[in-house]
Amino acid sequence: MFDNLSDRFETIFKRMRGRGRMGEAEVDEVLREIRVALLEADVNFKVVKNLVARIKEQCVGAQLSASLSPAQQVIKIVHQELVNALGGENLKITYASKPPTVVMLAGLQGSGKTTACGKLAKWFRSQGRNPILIGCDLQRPAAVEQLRVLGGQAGVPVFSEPTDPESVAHAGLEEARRLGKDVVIVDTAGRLHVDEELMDEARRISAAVSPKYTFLVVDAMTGQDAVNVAESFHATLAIDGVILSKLDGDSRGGAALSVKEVIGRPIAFASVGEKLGDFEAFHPDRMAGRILGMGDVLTLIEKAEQAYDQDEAAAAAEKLQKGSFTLEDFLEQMQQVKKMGPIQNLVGMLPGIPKELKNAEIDEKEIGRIEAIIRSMTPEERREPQIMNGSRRLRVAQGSGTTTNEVNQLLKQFKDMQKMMRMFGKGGGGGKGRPRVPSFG
Ligand SMILES: Nc1nc2c(ncn2[C@@H]2O[C@H](COP(=O)(O)OP(=O)(O)OP(=O)(O)O)[C@@H](O)[C@H]2O)c(=O)[nH]1
Ligand SMILES: [Mg+2]
Repeated sequence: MFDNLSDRFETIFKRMRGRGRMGEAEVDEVLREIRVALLEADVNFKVVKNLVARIKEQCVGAQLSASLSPAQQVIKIVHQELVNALGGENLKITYASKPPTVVMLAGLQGSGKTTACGKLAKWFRSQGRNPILIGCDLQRPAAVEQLRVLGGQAGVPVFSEPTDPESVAHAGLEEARRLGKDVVIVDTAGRLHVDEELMDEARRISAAVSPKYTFLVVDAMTGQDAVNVAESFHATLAIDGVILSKLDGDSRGGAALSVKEVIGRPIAFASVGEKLGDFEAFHPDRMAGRILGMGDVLTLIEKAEQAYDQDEAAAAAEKLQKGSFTLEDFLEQMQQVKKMGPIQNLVGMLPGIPKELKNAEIDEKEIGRIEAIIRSMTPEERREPQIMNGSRRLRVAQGSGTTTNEVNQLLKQFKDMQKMMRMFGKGGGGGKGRPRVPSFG
């Protein structure tokens, strides 16, 4: 999902960063590239037009902040506009003051409604609610059975009966009240195309249950079409939000970026797999970050600008690449990083850092110990750690209040890191892989 778009943005931004100052012509060129990238990602052309116009407006009106380079400034604006296009704030579910809170799902055939019903049931349970599922899809013989299976997995009762959708809706609501359920999730039938009969059925079910939330389930793989579908449903049902399904698929992502813009309703949830747990509240800012392929890199840029000496950073990066990075430089870097705040927060913001590492506890005390060890070494030892023989190691351990074991460990890790960095240096960048932060465990 969004892989191509991310790659495109990465290329655009990389080129932009190499340029330094940007005049209007440069900004225009970047905007043109962004426009093409979005169109190729199957984002609706009207949406692209508006989005690019807003980005341009912002770029022109932007007060260049001293702490960010022009390139970073543009990235920041693109990011903010993507967030807006994806819905701005995320939708917060509130509950009816007089329960039950009714949620109805609609959408084309195969868009993922029934699956989303099961996922929603599980999600509401995780929120401490007590839902019931109502199967109003009487079109497909197996539909109710499918819902029952999902309900079973989510540990939620399922109500349906072989009458007609409207009666099931009425009776289901009764049943919910009788059982004291506080959330009712209504599954409806889909068709291959929007047609009057489908809309009429959905309208009647809606009238029967008066949903607090009507969610349109949109298959993220459908691209442009999703926009027309969303428009028709919205005209009939007054959609409150969208559940984007199959985000785990290999789609270009245009639907996600278009649908909010067209119907003016946010994406509420994202479905990212076939299992019940593959479901999450949708966060426009995180998604925009993912599209731009940069984790929470904007916050990082800002933090870094505040604390980090750019020239020093560039010099260190070059040394890393050349493999001439010494323990002295290492100490220097650690000082810089420490200025930026808790290490854990920073690691979490870096793009391309493996999840395991993000969740790993990074012990600030450990960092202190490493610092003490390096400080106890002579400048010569810091530059050429290979001269660290047994007696030197013992001296450093004693001087830093650590053990020779800890000294050995640090030296070994540093050696490994240098080796790895040299490898990256030879690889000549360009690849997706980024140097990993060495672990100090
Ligand atoms: N990979 C993936 N598959 C999904 C996702 N959501 C649904 N599916 C699959 O898509 C297919 C259709 O899902 P359903 O939930 O039956 O769709 P529906 O809208 O209820 O379909 P109808 O009732 O026939 O209109 C099923 O095979 C699901 O397992 C998702 O987020 N990711
Ligand atoms: Mg279904």
